[in-house]
Amino acid sequence: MSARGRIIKGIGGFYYALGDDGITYTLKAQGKLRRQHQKPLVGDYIAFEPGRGTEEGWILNLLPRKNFLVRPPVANLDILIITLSASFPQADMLLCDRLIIFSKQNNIVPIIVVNKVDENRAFPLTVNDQYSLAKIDVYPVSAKTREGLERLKSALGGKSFAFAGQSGVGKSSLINSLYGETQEVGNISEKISRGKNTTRLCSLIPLKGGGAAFDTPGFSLLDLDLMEPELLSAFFPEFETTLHECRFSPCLHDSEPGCSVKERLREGLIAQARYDRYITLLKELKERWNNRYD
Ligand SMILES: Nc1nc2c(ncn2[C@@H]2O[C@H](COP(=O)(O)OP(=O)(O)OP(=O)(O)O)[C@@H](O)[C@H]2O)c(=O)[nH]1
Ligand SMILES: [Mg+2]
Ligand SMILES: [Zn+2]
Repeated sequence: MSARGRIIKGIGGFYYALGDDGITYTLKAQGKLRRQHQKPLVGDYIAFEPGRGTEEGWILNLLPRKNFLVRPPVANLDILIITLSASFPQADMLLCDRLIIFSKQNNIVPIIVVNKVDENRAFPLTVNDQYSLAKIDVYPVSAKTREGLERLKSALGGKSFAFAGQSGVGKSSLINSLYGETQEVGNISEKISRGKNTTRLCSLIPLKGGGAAFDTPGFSLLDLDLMEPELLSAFFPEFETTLHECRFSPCLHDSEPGCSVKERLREGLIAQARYDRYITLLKELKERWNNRYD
């Protein structure tokens, strides 16, 4: 008889799934899945057959995915929490914009959390000024003093989410402050040592009320997918409304005359810092695009 569940961890060919009955099962992938090159991912919803007694059971099918990522290898992620620090380390805003683009490409909603506001109250206001026009929600919080955590928690209710951002911004501290002390989380991080390398695994932490936190490394080393440079502006929502009004089509909104994006910039409807980073990413893409056959 088949059951339904969600994969929360995978180690060495074994998968751990939380069944709809609340029980954790140890499973292996059926040969059929391997033959079809369907590799189960952490976050996959599955149909499975529980094992008898102490035997492991079998994953029969992967249910349709909303999305899946290759690096980190996870499926069905709703929200990416781009985490910045208001103090140290200094926020990498270009990484923030790369992560926003990556989210949008993968049908994930990006939100920005500015942590450590106990050490700097001005910075979240700057961030909000840059992103309110881009319609990206900004959450000023402190994992230390717990301020702002309730608002963030209610935005995450029932969703599957992951924290991304530089080392030291407070991702683990936030998971702990949000869910740790109330015993809503299990193991925050799993480490497996293989000789000199320490590999951190992806896992999914199921939360009360149906949501789940992905605990995964690997969101911070990010190159944009190669795309035609003229497609970049579609990932900057505050540019979009007037795109067709530029004199040239396509317009890269760089130094073309009669550019409506430059006009909106002058009118203060686009943040200068966001525009500057757009130009930085545009240059990078142009170079990679021109060298794409090398
Ligand atoms: N003042 C202050 N310090 C914080 C806050 N949140 C975290 N920290 C400190 O920042 C440091 C880094 O926090 P972590 O939670 O380990 O950061 P991380 O993002 O998980 O880092 P990696 O695991 O290396 O990617 C720790 O010393 C924390 O105590 C906060 O809200 N305020
Ligand atoms: Mg951490
Ligand atoms: Zn233009």
